[in-house]
Amino acid sequence: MRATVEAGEKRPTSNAQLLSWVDEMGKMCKPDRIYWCDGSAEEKKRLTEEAVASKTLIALDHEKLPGCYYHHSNPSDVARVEHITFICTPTKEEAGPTNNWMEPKEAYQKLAGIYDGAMKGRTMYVVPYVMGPSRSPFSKVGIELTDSVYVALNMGIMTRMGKVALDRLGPESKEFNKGLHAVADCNPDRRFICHFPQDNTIWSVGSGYGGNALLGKKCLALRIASYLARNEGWLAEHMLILEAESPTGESQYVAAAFPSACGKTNFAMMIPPGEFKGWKIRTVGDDIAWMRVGEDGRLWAVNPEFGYFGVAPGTNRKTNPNAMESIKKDTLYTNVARTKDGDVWWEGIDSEAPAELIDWKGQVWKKGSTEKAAHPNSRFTAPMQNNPALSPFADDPKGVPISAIVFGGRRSTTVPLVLQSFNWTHGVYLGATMGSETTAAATGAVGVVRRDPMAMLPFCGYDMGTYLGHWLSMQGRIPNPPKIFLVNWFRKSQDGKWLWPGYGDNMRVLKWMLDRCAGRAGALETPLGFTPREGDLELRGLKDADIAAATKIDLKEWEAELESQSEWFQKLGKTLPGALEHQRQLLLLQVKATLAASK
Ligand code: GTP
Ligand code: SPV
Ligand code: MN
Repeated sequence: MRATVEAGEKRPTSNAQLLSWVDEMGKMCKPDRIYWCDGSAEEKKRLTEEAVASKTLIALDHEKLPGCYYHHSNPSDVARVEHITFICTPTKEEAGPTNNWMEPKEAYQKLAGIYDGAMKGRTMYVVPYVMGPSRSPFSKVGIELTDSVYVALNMGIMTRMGKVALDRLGPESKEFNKGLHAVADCNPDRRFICHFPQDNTIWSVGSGYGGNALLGKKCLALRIASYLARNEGWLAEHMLILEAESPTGESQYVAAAFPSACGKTNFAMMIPPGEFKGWKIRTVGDDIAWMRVGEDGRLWAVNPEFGYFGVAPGTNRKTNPNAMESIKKDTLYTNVARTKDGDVWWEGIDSEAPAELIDWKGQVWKKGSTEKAAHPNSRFTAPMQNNPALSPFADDPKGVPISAIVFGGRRSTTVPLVLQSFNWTHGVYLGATMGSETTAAATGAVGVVRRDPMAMLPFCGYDMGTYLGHWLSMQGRIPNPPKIFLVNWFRKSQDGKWLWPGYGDNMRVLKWMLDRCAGRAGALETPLGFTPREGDLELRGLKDADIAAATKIDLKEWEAELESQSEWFQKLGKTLPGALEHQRQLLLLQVKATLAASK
């Protein structure tokens, strides 16, 4: 220990539980220095300067991009790692058939071996944070210990970080999530993301990237929170939350679950086409929703986050102007491409690639190269206050009342543009059987269809069948439940073109869903649910869409789809609620009967 105490080395809390845990973790990781983050602007400036000095961050052109910095991650560490993410419950059954499981004692021992001395020569940052509005009774306090200044700075954008969290915790409370994170030597062979729901603990080692390392996000706000939510009777979901204000000034709120890199940020920030004069879409959240039943019997949603960790490729002035505006200042860019003079570029940004770039690996990239200049999972971290379309309710302790829940995957075939469920159970079934093509947000093959129930396959902190049972049981707790829909922006023609233009034009589908909630729009009743007829959708001004093909329900395709869901349900095993298999069989019967009748 050094004789002088620098800023942040003082222990700004008297919470004995917290202090002894930090001491214990410090003894194991053996950092040179332990630094307590206070979340101040002065601290952010100082840590940023240190990160630039150590080449963790590169300053961008501050004329063009004030307060913006760049980070190259280790090339072997660019996405979430689902195959080495574990739920460490006392029994394997509690983690269920869709999660990797490790016995808690074994996991602690194995990771302790990697953490031992891993922070020698480094600083251990103590990052106190609140998930949820700081005054909300539903918010949760977490403490992340990390050896990465990049992680500490990201947590400063993504959460309410610093003194605010210690104040909320107070001197006595033991109720905080214990998160230990070390990039250590960033060795993929010694990389593990372990969750201990019973201990409210997360141990993550070997990765400095996104959902592996920013422990408040997927680890706490989804995996640990989903476990708590089930015990406490609420929902922690991988959902955006948006506010839709109509020209008459009436607001409705929607929560939508799309898998990673399937359009949540875009939908939450959407700008409606010109034909929707007077409509305003505002963002409450873009990735996670915590939802509870309010005193009025409706379902109320809160965004636990404070910033956006968004996909860069495909983001431009046309597809997502609000995101482009949000990332103009005080933003961290990770693994996009950059120019020598400190600007950023990625595939699908507005401008053509310049003749030369520095690619996401730090190599010179020449225009025309077959390699991507930005990594497909390159990201921006931006404060939500930067968003011109931020909802005034984004920081509301109560949240917003949800009228519609939307599930949506990335499906080239079969799934129509939009489908409304008959009722809650059918809606839960649509979510439970949702399929989606995999994306670059996780390591592994891209474009493979997998079942991703409620977009929670990688994020559910307990047994999936039990989770689906919890969803069904919520019906009894919500006297005035939202309507449930399934959407697909990603259907393609035989020659591989999008059938639906997506982005702002998704307003056309949103409006139909909102009108259905208010009992104002017509629909066709099909054996699979309600769909809009062409006249039910506002299509004025729409270009480049094959509406008939996008909304079509091909019962032959659905017969195969429903049959293939049987395998998925078998995988979920004996905790799968009987009502869902019953629903599947009923739909299959109806589809077969309709097909037979039309012969
Ligand atoms: P995560 O942050 O990983 O959870 O992703 P997300 O669900 O927020 O996805 P995001 O909105 O960042 O979109 C991911 C990719 O899909 C981007 O490249 C978008 O440009 C693209 N995308 C989003 N919405 C649409 C759409 O309506 N149609 C099409 N074709 N692409 C879209
Ligand atoms: C996702 O993969 O769903 C994300 C990005 O939102 S990460 O934070 O890396 O999980
Ligand atoms: Mn996400």
